[in-house]
Amino acid sequence: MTKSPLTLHLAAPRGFCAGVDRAIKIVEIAIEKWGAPVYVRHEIVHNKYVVDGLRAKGAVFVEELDECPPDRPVIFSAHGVPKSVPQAAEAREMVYVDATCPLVSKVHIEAARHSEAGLQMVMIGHEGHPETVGTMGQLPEGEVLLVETADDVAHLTPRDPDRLAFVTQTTLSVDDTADVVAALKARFPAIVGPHKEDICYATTNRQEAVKAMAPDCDAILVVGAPNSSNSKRLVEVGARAGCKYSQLVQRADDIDWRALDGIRSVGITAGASAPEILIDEVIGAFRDRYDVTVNKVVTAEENVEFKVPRVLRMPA
Ligand code: 2E6
Ligand code: F3S
Repeated sequence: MTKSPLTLHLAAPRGFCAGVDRAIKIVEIAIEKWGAPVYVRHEIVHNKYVVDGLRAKGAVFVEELDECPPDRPVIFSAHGVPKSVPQAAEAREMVYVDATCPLVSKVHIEAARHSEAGLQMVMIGHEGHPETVGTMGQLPEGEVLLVETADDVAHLTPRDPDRLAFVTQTTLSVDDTADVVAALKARFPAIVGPHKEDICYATTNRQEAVKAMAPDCDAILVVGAPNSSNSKRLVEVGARAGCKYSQLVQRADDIDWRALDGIRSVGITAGASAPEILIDEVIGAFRDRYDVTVNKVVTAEENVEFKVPRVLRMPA
């Protein structure tokens, strides 16, 4: 049977960012250094394939610190943790390594600095997401006001409307966040914040690439996990940029081939926590069914790298 022609637009940048790469290396090196098991608080990054692979090497994933024995090392996930978590690890005299992305740690420092200067913090983020929980947890409970949407801004009741600052989650929609920041500035003209927001380079670049390819795509597939904030935002960006079918898939098995019937072009990208092997698998599944022509849509070059913490760079 002859295969129908199909253009695959491959977004670049896509997939692993520097913070994810570093976090995975931290777990791998920790297992080499200390042997198995090494405990990891929360999925190191939001990807089942990555987590399963590390589990096979000797990582044990837990949600809370008190699920770890005190005599084994524990690693905190890339999303960051409330201040109470390292404090509890120290109180239990545990060996711990913080795999929080340096760009998330930067936001933690910003929040603490504004608060020390006497400003009340507003966090723009998704309620319950581990990064939001971690960033809000840099300050005492109840100190940080959370807003998720521009509409939430009207309901804020700050201590002093003239003494406010804001920080954001790193993986938000660039466009939605601009609206929330505009609403905050309109209601609280004195509010202090970063130049734009705290969305990281990787989130911004992946959203830009999807916007660039969306008008040429009958469908967009984002390789990523349902609990991955940055991946879900890529699906939304694809839909908003005009693509009628924008879907998240964890791997090739998730592709709904019937929904793709009759299409001539598909855009493929991946969230910052999705390994390239899963993208290759998806591309392979299309090659099995179609006569594929690949078109790379490159909107930025990335050369960011983060070193692992010093304790893992020292000989055992
Ligand atoms: C840490 C911070 C930001 O759900 P989210 O997009 O935050 O997380 P992952 O694990 O899907 O992506 C990487 C990451 C880690 N992003
Ligand atoms: Fe860090 Fe951004 Fe990746 S905050 S973990 S570089 S998505």
